[in-house]
Amino acid sequence: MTLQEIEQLVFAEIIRVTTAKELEEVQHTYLGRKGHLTAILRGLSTLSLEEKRTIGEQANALRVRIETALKEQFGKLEGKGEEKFFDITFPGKKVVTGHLNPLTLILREIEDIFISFGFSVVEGPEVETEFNNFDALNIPANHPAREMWDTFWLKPENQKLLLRTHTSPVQIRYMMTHEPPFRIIVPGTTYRYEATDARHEMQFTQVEGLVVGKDVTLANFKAVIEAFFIRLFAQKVEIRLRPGYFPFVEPGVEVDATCPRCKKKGCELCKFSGWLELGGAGMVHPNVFDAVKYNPKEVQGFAFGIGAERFAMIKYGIPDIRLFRSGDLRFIRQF
Ligand code: YSA
Repeated sequence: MTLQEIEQLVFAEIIRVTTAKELEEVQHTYLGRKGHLTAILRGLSTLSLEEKRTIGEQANALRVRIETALKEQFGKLEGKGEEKFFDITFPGKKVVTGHLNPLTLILREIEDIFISFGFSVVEGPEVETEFNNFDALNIPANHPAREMWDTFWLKPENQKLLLRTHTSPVQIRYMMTHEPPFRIIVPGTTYRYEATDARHEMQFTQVEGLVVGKDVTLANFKAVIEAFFIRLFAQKVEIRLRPGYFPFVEPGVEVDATCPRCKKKGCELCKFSGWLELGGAGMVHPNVFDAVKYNPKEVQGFAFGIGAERFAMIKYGIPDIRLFRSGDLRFIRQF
């Protein structure tokens, strides 16, 4: 084949083919070891010096143009005409996803339930003043009740700032800036300087509740906490209020619910008592209303504080509170 014949044929063939395999054949026909253009290039050595120069130049220029056209056409045909085989019996690839800490799960659930009851979710800072954490909650300095909350003081030299020991100081912050009536819950991290064990951590999570209005009663609280517990555990429970002491409420109560695992028969979870402690509650003390400049003769309200880890432990059967913040992936991957 002459250079002219090659030129006439090759570009038409390159454009005509419809699969990469066919294009490879065209490439092979012209540029392969025994290809038409390769033969001309190989034969150059037998030509005169003058012919070598002119034909050599033309042949090399043609080779470059053919290679460019091939490259372009390979790009267009990429993947076309290849056999597509999909084996539907082939095991799928496991998609690796992250996991939510059960604490996050329980907090989302608790918030959703209270929101559906008409509550708003409010937050407060973890670094608190002594006034909000204690004084305004009717726990003045030297009051023996301060010992109920083992405190991390941040500035021992003036003892004014601390890591909040409960979410109750957010009651003060909220009431100082809002007027009743309102219903709020306050989920948040709290800190206590105490020895850890399977049920106690230095860093844990509480959910505070506060409802203030004209005719709010402790009976309202009992109804709310019972409805909440039934929603969270999807079963009927009994709620029991026992007298309890918290300086910021009067009367104060400890709240128990019948054990959702054994249904009051007695099991390891409830230490064979049939009852689980949920937290503390009561009617807001008039001194607290005084501290936030509410008139205790005009408004009344209930408040409560529950431990979020405790609810997650009951709901998900978690045996040790220290697992929540252990960073152990074997634990997290179960949720
Ligand atoms: C009481 C009356 C109110 O009107 C409002 C709130 C309260 C609760 C009060 N502020 C309080 O902190 N009470 S408490 O010390 O008994 O804690 C409440 C819940 O937090 C406990 O029932 C427990 O579930 C959890 N808790 C307390 N210390 C803990 C802990 N969880 C884990 N580790 C600890 N160290």
